Amino acid sequence: MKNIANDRVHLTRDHTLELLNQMTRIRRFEEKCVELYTQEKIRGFLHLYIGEEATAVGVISALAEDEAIVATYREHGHALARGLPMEEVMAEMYGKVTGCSRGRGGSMHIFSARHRFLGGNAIVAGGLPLAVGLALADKMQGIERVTCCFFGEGAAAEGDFHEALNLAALWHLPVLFVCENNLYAMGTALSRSQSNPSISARATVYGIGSEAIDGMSVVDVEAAARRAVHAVRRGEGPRFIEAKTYRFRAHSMFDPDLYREKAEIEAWKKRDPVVLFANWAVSAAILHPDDRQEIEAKVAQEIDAAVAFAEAAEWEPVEDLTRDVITPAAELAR
Ligand SMILES: Cc1ncc(C[n+]2csc(CCOP(=O)(O)OP(=O)(O)O)c2C)c(N)n1
Repeated sequence: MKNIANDRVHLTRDHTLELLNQMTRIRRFEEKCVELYTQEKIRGFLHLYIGEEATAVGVISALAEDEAIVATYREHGHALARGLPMEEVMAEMYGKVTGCSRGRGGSMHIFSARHRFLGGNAIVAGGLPLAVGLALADKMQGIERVTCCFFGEGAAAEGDFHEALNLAALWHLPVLFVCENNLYAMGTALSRSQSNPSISARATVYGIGSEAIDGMSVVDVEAAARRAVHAVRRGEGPRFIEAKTYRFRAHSMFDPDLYREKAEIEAWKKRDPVVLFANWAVSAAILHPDDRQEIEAKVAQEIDAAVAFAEAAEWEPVEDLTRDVITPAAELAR
C-alpha cells in the first residue's frame, strides 16, 4: 500500500526497493522495446524515456491512485509507474486488441481510465489544458485531489502552456505541473531557442509556486513532489516543478541525433538515475548488492511474460475497424 500521507520522503528499505524496482522496470521495458522495434514487432513512433526515469517514478510515488495523470508521447514510464500492467502496455505497443487502448493508440497513446492514466498525448503542450479541465471538474464537484500533468520544456514555448498556467492560477485549481526539462525539443536546444532558459520562472510569473530540481535524483524528485502535492491538497492552488533531466537516446527512433555532442551525452550518462540511486542505496546500507540482482531477475521475468502476452494476443478483426469512428455520413444516417 502506497504511503501518500507524508509530505517528506521516508527511505525505508521497502520504499527504496520500490523506487529502484520501478526505475528498473521502465529502463528494461524500453530497452526491450528497442529490440522489438528493430524486429518490426513494434511500429510507428517510439520515443524513449531512458535517462529520465527518476522524474516519473519520484513524482508518481507522491500521488494517490485516484489522482489523474496526463502525460506526453514519451509516457511508457509514467504508465508503468502508475501501475498499468506491463502486459497491457506491451500489447498496446504491438497494436494488439488486449492493449490498454485496445491497440488503437500505440506507443504515444497509452491510456487507462481504470488507472486514471488519462493518456499520452502527441500534441506538444496538448496535455496541459486537459489537466486544467480535469482539475476544474474536480473542484466544481468538491472532489479534493490533485491532477498531475507531465510535459517537456518544449511545451513552454506553446500558447497552451501559458493559457493553462494562467487559468489554473486564476481559478486556484489543484494541478501539479511537472516540466521534464531534458534540454532538447527534438533537435532544438533550449539555450538556442529561449531568451530565458528557466522554465520554472515562467510559472512564477503566473503566481504559481515553483521549484527547479535535479531530475536525475529520484529522492530529490519525490521530495519536491511531496511538498508540492501537499500544498495543492491543502487548497493552495497549482504548483510547478521543473525537473532538470536528460534523455540518453535520440528524440525518437527516426532521429539520427546529430544536434548534440557525444561528450555531452556521455557526461550525463555518468549521472544515470538508476545507477546513482542503486549505488547510493547500497553504500548507505539500505540495500544489499544482491537486492539489485533480484530486482533485475524479477523484471526480466515480467518483461518475458509481457512479450508473450503481446505475441499471443489477437489483432482487431478487420470488420471492427470502423467501430468508434465517427464519419459525417454515419452521423447524418443516425
Ligand atoms: C503542437 C505541436 N508542434 C510540434 C510538434 C512536433 N514535435 C513533436 S515532439 C516535439 C518536441 C517536443 O519537445 P519537448 O516538449 O521538450 O519534449 P521531449 O520530446 O523533449 O520530451 C515537437 C516539436 C507536435 N507534436 N505538436
